[in-house]
Amino acid sequence: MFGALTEKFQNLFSGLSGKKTMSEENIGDAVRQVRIALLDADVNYNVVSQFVNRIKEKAIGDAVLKSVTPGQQFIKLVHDELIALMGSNETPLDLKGNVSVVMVCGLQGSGKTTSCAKLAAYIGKTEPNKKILLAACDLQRPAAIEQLKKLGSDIGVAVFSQEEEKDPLKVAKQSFEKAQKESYDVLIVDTAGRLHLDEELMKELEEVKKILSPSEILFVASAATGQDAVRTAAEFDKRVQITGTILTMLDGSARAGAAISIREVTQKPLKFEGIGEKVGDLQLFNPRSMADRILGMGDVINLVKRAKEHIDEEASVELEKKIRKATFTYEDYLKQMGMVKKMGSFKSILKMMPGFGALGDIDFSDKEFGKMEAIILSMTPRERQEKDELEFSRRRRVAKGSGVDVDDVNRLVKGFKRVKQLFKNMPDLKAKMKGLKGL
Ligand SMILES: Nc1nc2c(ncn2[C@@H]2O[C@H](COP(=O)(O)OP(=O)(O)O)[C@@H](O)[C@H]2O)c(=O)[nH]1
Ligand SMILES: [Mg+2]
Repeated sequence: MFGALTEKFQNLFSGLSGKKTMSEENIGDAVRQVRIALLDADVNYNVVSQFVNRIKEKAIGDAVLKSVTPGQQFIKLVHDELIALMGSNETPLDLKGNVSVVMVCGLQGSGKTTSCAKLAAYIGKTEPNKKILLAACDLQRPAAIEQLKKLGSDIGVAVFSQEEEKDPLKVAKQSFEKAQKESYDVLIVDTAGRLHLDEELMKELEEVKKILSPSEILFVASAATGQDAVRTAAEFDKRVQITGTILTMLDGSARAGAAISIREVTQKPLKFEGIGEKVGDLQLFNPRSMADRILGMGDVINLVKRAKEHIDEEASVELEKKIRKATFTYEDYLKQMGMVKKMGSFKSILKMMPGFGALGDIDFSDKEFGKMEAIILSMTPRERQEKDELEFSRRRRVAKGSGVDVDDVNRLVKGFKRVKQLFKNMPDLKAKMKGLKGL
């Protein structure tokens, strides 16, 4: 997600981490590098300036200069300030009132409709007693109603829509009446967007707000839109007073710096992050976890959360032992990949792992996974344990046996070796992270 930014921080930090002494001068230099990294990542200019000033003041103040591990302290300072910049804590949804209304707004294509369904699924999971109604109030795009109905039926949540109605305010009103009459607890309202900010859209949203008195007005910002997202967020906030932001498309390769700036500019919390197209790909925004990801420390917080939901605990303890002893075999690889696959969108998981880059291009579609399984099952037990090296004639035999191309086998062997190597390095990374967190 933050590829280039993370790399810059990693370079800077590896230069600093062992430093026994730091002077005002090289603090100034480190601060300059932080500044360049953030600006390159598209973080808002004013946000960067303030951020960098805070770091500099504190570093020279005493946190860094007078400490016994100045390099480490500087890294910790950046880490802490980054967390503070993004709001420090998770901010849960505020669902108050008999029918709590969550109004979802933003520009077209930012991920509003998808986020409405994701929110419904999220509330369904975290507060299973709540009865949820989705309302299709985007009448700009005819397909938007269909899209929401489809998503709603996928997750078993009712959707209120009026195909013939042209006035979104009427639909909003009727949906609220239905929610009251049929004692729904939560009403999630999808609203219209435009390609650009415009007066008509803002007026419409102000009116919808008046009718519904939402307890949450969530602005949806796509991380892919750069600085525009910040300006748009500020404008929406001015007009309808948003209560928070949902960042979407964080699974893309966007320079997501702009997204980070939204909290500072609006002073409203970043509440959720969308990390994929599926309805399950939404999680509470956790500033600490985001700071970890930005600085390349891996997203341990979310990795553990997800793992708890999906992973067989005993099997992972067993696996961890094997990894430590470096007796990781092709069969273990298959097991491991099977578990990771179960955990959900693989790409989003990868980003949580420290040092994930090495795995970046492994394909995790069902088809590829089936191939992987067939290949490994076509190996002899000695091959699976790497007691017999898979040289070319063996690869050809395995390919034939499993009905795939030799290229597929080559790819698998390469993937396996990389994962094994990654795991070998893992304890190191863990120690590194612990060291930082313990400061
Ligand atoms: N990769 C990814 N795609 C997303 C995410 N959120 C939404 N999308 C996709 O982005 C496109 C636009 O989303 P949609 O909800 O229709 O946007 P809207 O116009 O604001 O309602 C759709 O194809 C979604 O599947 C996300 O977090 N990650
Ligand atoms: Mg939509």
